[in-house]
Amino acid sequence: MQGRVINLNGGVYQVDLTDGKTIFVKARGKLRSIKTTAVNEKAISKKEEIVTIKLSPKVGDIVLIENAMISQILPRQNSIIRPDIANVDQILLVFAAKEPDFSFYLLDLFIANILKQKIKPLITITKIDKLSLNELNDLQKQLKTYEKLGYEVLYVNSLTKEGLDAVSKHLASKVTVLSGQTGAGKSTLINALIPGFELQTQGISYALGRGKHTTRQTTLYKYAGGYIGDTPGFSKLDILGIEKKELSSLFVEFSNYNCQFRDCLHQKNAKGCGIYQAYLAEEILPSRYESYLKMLELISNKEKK
Ligand SMILES: Nc1nc2c(ncn2[C@@H]2O[C@H](COP(=O)(O)OP(=O)(O)O)[C@@H](O)[C@H]2O)c(=O)[nH]1
Ligand SMILES: [Mg+2]
Ligand SMILES: [Zn+2]
Repeated sequence: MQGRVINLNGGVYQVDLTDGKTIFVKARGKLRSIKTTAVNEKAISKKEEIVTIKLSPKVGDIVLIENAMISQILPRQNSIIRPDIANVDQILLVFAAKEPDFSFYLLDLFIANILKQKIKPLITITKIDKLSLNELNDLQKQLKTYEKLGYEVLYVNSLTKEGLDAVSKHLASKVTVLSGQTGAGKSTLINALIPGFELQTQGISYALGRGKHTTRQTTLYKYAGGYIGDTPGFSKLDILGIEKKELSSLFVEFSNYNCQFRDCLHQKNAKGCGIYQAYLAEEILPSRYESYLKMLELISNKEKK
């Protein structure tokens, strides 16, 4: 039997079988070891190399079941760390138009973290009902830049389901995980997409006097021939293993400009730096360049620790 791990709780895996049933099982002690590229902690170089590791199943894994246990993990198409999940097709980045206030820096930070994991983000702006028409037009204009970079932007009001059809189309037959700040409207969006579904949202938990509710672990929910997962997302201090030198490669438009220096970090006043020049000429969106500098600083502060 074959299935997909959709949740993991204290060593017990919830697996959706191909025949439609859901079972709760443990994993066999001796799962196959595999060769993969990873940082070899034992080596002095601490470089990525081919190492043999013992795999344990994680959410998203396609697994084989024998004698009511997971006996094998099928090769992963990919595997991301935040959230810790395998075989992800896309990440739906959820940002509120307002409440919390829209932040271009956070958007850029989240996009870079997603690209670092080799996934392309799809952006959804929720709570469009909280903006006036003029404000919404302005935001849409500013986000045009992101569409030009190749990141599609969708606009929804989850309360009235306005704009939900477009989201739904993108999710069909895919494994999608939601990511975004707490309060952005991720759980509400899932509830709006799946009829009869009632994930706990912030409004409800406030009403119960329990304070802020955050989604602690990933669960995949069946949706339109694929799966959708609610996750806690990153925090504004997360910078998933991104090194200073590679940061500019995660700002895709920077590659359109030549910087003649090998070790340039493209900071302000760097003489002869094509990227800084492009910023001065406003060919690169100024807020993108500012985000880049802010992330460089964040990485520097992490390195000092
Ligand atoms: N007006 C409006 N409120 C929304 C919308 N989406 C979510 N909310 C509200 O925003 C709050 C946070 O939503 P929640 O789904 O819990 O956010 P999460 O932390 O990202 O899962 C709740 O009170 C929701 O009712 C929307 O499209 N419009
Ligand atoms: Mg939530
Ligand atoms: Zn440069």
